[in-house]
Amino acid sequence: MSVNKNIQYTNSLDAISQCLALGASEFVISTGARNAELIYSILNINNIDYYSHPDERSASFFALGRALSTRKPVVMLTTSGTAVAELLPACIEAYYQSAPLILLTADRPIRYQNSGAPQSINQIDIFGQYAETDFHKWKYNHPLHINVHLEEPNLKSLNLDTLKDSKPSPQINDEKTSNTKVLEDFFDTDETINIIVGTLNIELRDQVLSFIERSNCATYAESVSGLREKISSIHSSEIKAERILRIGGIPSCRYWRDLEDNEEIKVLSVTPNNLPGLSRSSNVITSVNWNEVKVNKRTSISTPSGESERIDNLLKKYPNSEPSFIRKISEIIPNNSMVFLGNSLPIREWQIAATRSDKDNDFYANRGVNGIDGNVSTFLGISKDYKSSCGIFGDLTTLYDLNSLWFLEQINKTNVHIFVINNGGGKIFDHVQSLKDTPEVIMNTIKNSHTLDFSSWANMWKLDYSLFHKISDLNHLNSNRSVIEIIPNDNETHKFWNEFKNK
Ligand SMILES: Cc1ncc(C[n+]2csc(CCOP(=O)(O)OP(=O)(O)O)c2C)c(N)n1
Repeated sequence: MSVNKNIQYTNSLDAISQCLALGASEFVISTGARNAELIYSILNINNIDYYSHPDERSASFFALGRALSTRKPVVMLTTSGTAVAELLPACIEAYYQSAPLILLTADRPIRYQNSGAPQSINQIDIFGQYAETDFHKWKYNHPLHINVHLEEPNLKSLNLDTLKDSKPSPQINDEKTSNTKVLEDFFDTDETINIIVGTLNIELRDQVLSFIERSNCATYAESVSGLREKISSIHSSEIKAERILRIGGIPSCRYWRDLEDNEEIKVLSVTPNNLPGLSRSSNVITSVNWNEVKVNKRTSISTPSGESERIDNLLKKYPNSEPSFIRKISEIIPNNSMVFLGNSLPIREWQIAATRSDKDNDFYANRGVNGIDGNVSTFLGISKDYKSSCGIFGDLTTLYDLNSLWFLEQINKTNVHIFVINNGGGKIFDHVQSLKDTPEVIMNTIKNSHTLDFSSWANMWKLDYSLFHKISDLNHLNSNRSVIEIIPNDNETHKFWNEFKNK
């Protein structure tokens, strides 16, 4: 591994100044001795916010949440050794979500490289392709790694006079290439075009909405796009076109996966991470000036298939099934809330079952790589900016991130509600066609089937706790922070899905 590949910092103050110069005004800190100078420096700066958490994995997902919400650089600081390695999952998620996360890692002095001395793993370029290591080249659309080689901490030697009143610089180097013409050419055809919208930056939502309306194309808007409730989104089973324009993150729907083999359908993706999301040939561009793009209004030929009514009937028929609970949750969530949809079933169930009334909610999810790690932490990071926040998580996803609630006091918000859909394990695997005839004992292992509940978890963090088995008992949310555990009726859920899939 080449030592020269990273820009080598050997001074705490220089590294922090660099973060400020890049526009960072928020720091998430996981502590150790090696990074004590960096911590001391950060805590002495007047114009920034900081948070701390002993677990680097949770902390880095929280930092990701802050970066997703603010779209500004957020610094995640760690000490040396395995602490650095804990950042990899959030770094990868940030990479695929194009989030400006700065990973600031304290390291032992450079002479320790490859020596095997205590707490001196090789941190240089440890995040590989997932993080830029040269800040000159950084475009704010993926993580940046700044590794600082430090001698033993010497807090008294630090002269903080200049740093104290430093202000984060406005974001620089934010150049974007717009490929509006490519999109206009894609629309210059008589072929039918449908639009699929995946995870969408909130700042783009209105522009994309106006573009969709101008184009008059039948559009499938995923729950995480924030547009599902704003347009009359078609269902995934109704997508039918010779060309697909994909906007935003990778769609979760089966249709997208099947496009892999339907090579005759032309696909153009507009997505900030510049990744096509298909292995077969298709085109991808990073950005478009949505307000300027000129397309002729198309004659929409989509005819409603009655899918919404069919779903409504199933929800009525199986009122205590998991999708019915999701419908109810979507109805009782206050308007203008932030809604975080955890992986995996909550996101799919929201798509199918949530109310279609527009409540002006903002939606987030970790759909970069669909991990079940760090979801609650990311949710809490985003919650800081909202009056009301509701996260909906599977039980394993929640178990993965139990110590995330450490952040609750630091974000200082009351209206934070955590719904845990406890179906006793990874029920998503019941939906995997290729596992269909797997013996129950093996399925139980794959699903991590369990009988745990979350009351003690809520108690540990002094949160209100309520448990619901019946939809009729779930009627409103109070304003306290709470854990709301839902145990859906397994039998009804099973029947719902059977009938939903067998039209
Ligand atoms: C970090 C990580 N490990 C493993 C997986 C594979 N995986 C996908 S979904 C899932 C189970 C999720 O269970 P739960 O949170 O209870 O949600 P549900 O299945 O009910 O949607 C697992 C293990 C993953 N996505 N991410």
